[in-house]
Amino acid sequence: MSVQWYPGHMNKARREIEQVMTQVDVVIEVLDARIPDSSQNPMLTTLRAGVPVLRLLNKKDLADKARLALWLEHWQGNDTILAHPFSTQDKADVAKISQWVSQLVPHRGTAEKPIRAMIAGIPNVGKSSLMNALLGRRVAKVGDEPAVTKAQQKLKVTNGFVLLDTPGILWPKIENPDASYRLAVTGAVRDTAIDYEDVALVGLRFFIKDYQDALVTRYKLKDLSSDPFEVLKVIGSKRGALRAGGKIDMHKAAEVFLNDVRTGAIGPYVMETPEMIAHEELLVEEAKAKKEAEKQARLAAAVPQRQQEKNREYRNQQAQQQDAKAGDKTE
Ligand SMILES: Nc1nc2c(ncn2[C@@H]2O[C@H](COP(=O)(O)OP(=O)(O)OP(=O)(O)O)[C@@H](O)[C@H]2O)c(=O)[nH]1
Ligand SMILES: [Mg+2]
Repeated sequence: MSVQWYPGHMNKARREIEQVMTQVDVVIEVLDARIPDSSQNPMLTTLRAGVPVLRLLNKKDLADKARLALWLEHWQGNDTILAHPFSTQDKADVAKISQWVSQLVPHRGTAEKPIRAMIAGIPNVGKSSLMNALLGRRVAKVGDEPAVTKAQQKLKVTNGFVLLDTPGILWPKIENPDASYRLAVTGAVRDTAIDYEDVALVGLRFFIKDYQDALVTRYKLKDLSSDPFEVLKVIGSKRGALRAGGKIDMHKAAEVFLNDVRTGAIGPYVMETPEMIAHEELLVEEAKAKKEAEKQARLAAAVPQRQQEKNREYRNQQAQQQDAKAGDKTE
């Protein structure tokens, strides 16, 4: 993927957030409700240290409520985390934020000592939309505009609640290859180097496994193949994604499908459960351990080889010296 967490970016974001963290009482972490884990950045957990966090599972209008409930349950019992399904488009949700932050920071909330909050999250999760909704006016551009860090100012939401004017932009973690595909499927990270068709096939594999009904209904399928490639072909043919000669244009078919998935036309879904993430994390750890073991084995194998070469060189030198001596004697 082209979504790279270059050390330069990482250090800059880390420094910025570290600095800001000393001035805030609460972090409002905006997540994409369809990928509650992959839309997080673990660095935030480290940087916020004990600062409480309000996790907004945004775009709840696109998400499967039953699966969201699994995540709420999963995070329950942690004093510094409060999570709620959320939509920046739902006025009742927006109105509840000051109450939620007060719950996390009960010792502040007066005009003299307002609750100071920072919005943070990965690109395209709805940080700007949230800021505008909270302030009731347009202070941030919605869309895919790059982050511009200006001098930090505070914006008043209510008398006891202020917001830093620039959200903290984080990148998703890309250690787990499955997670990067899910980020691409949902459109949380749009600029990807992954092939469009590949992303669609990963998305289809997931819907075939977990949300067959959504596929059958959306594309009026008579029966559902278990092969994502076959399903993509059917979608292409049904939606007129054809090339000259009547051949199916798979790229166009992928666009049709991914557009339906990203806009929610396919119906509500959540791509991750806590159980599934725990399993994937285990696999990532195993893969890392295997790589490390292979590296060590290569090193171990390389040392005797180098030693053997040295020994050979030494023997040659010795032989040459003896030859030279023998030559001296015969003369
Ligand atoms: N369906 C749905 N879409 C939303 C919601 N909130 C925001 N969006 C859309 O998500 C997209 C990204 O929103 P932004 O507010 O620009 O996201 P951002 O986090 O500021 O993005 P960057 O500035 O790129 O980091 C826009 O198309 C919004 O209209 C929501 O609750 N539901
Ligand atoms: Mg923004």
